[in-house]
Amino acid sequence: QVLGLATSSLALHAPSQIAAAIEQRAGEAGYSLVMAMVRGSGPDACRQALQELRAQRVDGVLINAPLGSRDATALADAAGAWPLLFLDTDPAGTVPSVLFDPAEGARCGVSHLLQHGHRQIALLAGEAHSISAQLRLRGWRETLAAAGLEPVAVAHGDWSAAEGYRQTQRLLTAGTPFTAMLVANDQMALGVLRALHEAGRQIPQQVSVVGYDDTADSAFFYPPLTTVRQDFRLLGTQAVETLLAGMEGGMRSQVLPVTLVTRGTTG
Ligand code: IPT
Repeated sequence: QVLGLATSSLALHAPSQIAAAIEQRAGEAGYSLVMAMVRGSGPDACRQALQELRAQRVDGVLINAPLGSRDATALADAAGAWPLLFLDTDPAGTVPSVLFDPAEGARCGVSHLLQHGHRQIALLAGEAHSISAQLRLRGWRETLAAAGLEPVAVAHGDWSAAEGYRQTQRLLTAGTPFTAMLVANDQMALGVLRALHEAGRQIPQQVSVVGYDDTADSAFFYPPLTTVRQDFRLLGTQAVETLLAGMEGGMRSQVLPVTLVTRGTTG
């Protein structure tokens, strides 16, 4: 039997590590995996990928591409009895999903910085259209607001290191004082670190940086990155098992925990 994965660009570290984990768990369960790339964003791009998987007669599909609740529901309705499991949507929605808790992830990054006494915090969010980027940003803002704070700056990037670098240069050029940055993923944080180094800002003595993902390389950044860990192995396992159970009837949504990994970029 065959499972399908419709995925965001595998040029990004998180989706490629998620795909590897899914492929491994599917293999252990005796299934092969067929992948279709979601090119661009939004429900139409996803629909196209689903059509490609349909043509290959996959028995069930995992969708790791950002979809808001309404778009996810429309896709699930159109799929009928074909089992779909969503990996990048709003946990408050009604479609079957396996997701890391975005509110919890945002909260633990902010709390860590507050514990170290930071008050001037800049935010670098992910792609504006991404539901996960929106939910992380909302979680940051809410946790800051609960402490009586507002971010000193808010920018969006496309999840890439290049964009983390550029957005940090803009922030530095603007002259806004900040002592810490919350970054929506580790790839952008890599570019952030370089821009700060080049500007002569010491990390973490002058600026602390918290990433998000804990991809395989993040412990090897300089300094090693403090980040919110999403256990992609766990996601792969839970996603495949949930989908297989759903193919027998009855899919149970799950919210997976995240943890803060403290390394050298915060203090
Ligand atoms: C999410 C990653 O955290 C982020 O780094 C980026 O790669 C994004 O995916 C791409 O869509 S993880 C996803 C399961 C919410």
